[in-house]
Amino acid sequence: MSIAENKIKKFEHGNCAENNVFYQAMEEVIYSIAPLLESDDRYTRFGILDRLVVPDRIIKFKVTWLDDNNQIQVNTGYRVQFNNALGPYKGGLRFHPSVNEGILKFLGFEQILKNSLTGLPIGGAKGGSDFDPKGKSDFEVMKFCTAFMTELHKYIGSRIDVPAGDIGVGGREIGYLFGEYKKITSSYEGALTGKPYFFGGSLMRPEATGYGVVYFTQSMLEIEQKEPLDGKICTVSGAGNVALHVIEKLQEIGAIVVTCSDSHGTVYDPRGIDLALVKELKLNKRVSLEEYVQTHTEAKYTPVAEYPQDGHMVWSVPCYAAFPCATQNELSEVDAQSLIENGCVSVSEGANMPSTPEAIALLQSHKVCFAPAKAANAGGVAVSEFEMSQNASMSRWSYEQVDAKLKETMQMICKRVALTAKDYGVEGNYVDGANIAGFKKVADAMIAEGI
Ligand code: NDP
Ligand code: 2IT
Repeated sequence: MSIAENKIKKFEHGNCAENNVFYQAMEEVIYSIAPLLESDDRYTRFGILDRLVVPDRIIKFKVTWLDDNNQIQVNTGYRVQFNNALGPYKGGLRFHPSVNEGILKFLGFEQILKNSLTGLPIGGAKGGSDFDPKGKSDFEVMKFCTAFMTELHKYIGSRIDVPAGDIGVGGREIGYLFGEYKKITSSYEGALTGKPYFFGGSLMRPEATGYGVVYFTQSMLEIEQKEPLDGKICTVSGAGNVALHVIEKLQEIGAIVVTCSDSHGTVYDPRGIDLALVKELKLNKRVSLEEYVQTHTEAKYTPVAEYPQDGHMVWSVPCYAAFPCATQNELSEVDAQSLIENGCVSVSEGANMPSTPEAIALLQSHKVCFAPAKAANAGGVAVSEFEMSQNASMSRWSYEQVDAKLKETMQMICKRVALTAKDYGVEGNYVDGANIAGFKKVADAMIAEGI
């Protein structure tokens, strides 16, 4: 039995359903790094893998808050501090009813390698709560955030652990969390990123993840000698922070984006998505995308109940490039098959782990360029680190400065991933390239820092 198979067998012992996504993320990494483990026995001698797959600590706490009817509500809060070999723990907070320890472990584990790929001094973490911001008033969101921070503040700090946004956590939530952190600690410091610009946020942090995904894809298509995105039909899933900014950048460079989606359904607009309307519906009115077709009668709205069996409506639409930007495991083997049949050339993951392992295998076997999340969506956390730098030096960078650094970072990651894949005999496999390059840097730091 190979080292990789041995490890997978060992770690799966005691697996439970909640951990399925964590094991999915871990197995992919272990298979990818097998050649590294076989070629350099230091990683086994220093027990790196055994140490890397266990978080340094998982903080779990009760969050009690009062809703607008003065009823007491109770949620669970978490922070998974996974690994700080390369820098302070860093990663987003997710507020969504589905949040549990397994989901946060998968996200935290991915974050270690993603942050390593940026080349910046940041470790990996993730946190959040099963709180659902949907349908809550601003006051309720504020009261929840305040209660959440009452506990979380004990474990974070600008040199300790720096949370940011993720699903359900944007500028509004980060603002309330930061306000409470500052009040409790009396310290005005960059203990959170993704802050609104006028009190310490970085220009372009809201755009960074989505723009970064497009920059990465442009680089990948160039390396793989495929045609660029301008004038091409693209499909995007999601209608949140990442999706909206992927659409924005794609439209800016002349691509035609014909889909977006939310948790209720998919919009297909053959004339191109009206981004201003989607922003109005999702960011200002915070309503379902169903309203899109009220003003755009040429567009089609398909509710989730009418999606293809085992598939997603977005991926049945013919496209040159696909961008899954909503959530984990939203692109299945069935979806991969229809993308291939429709001539799709590239798939870039804006969301974290949106493609199932079967979908990835199928896409790669048909030579579809595949950009994995931990490389393609690293622009968000990279600009978070730029925000940490600006806060630490009490300085402000211009929009152009941040954009140029973001672009440079995404191009650097893409080249490094492609080169690593080539060096390890898997040219064109960006999944293996990203896992090996991300792992190696963290592992080398862990060896150098001792146990
Ligand atoms: P948002 O909360 O802004 O948006 C999430 C979007 O995805 C919404 O359109 C939402 O629909 C949809 N969605 C969420 N859950 C589901 C689900 N279970 N089924 C179908 N649709 C769903 O989150 P982000 O855009 O920030 O995050 C999207 C993805 O990108 C996540 O995987 C996140 O981890 C990842 N990511 C985010 C980064 C960031 O900087 N924000 C950085 C890197 C990765 P609805 O409006 O109906 O809820
Ligand atoms: O998945 C991610 O990279 C994020 N949610 C952003 C993390 C961050 O610290 O900016």
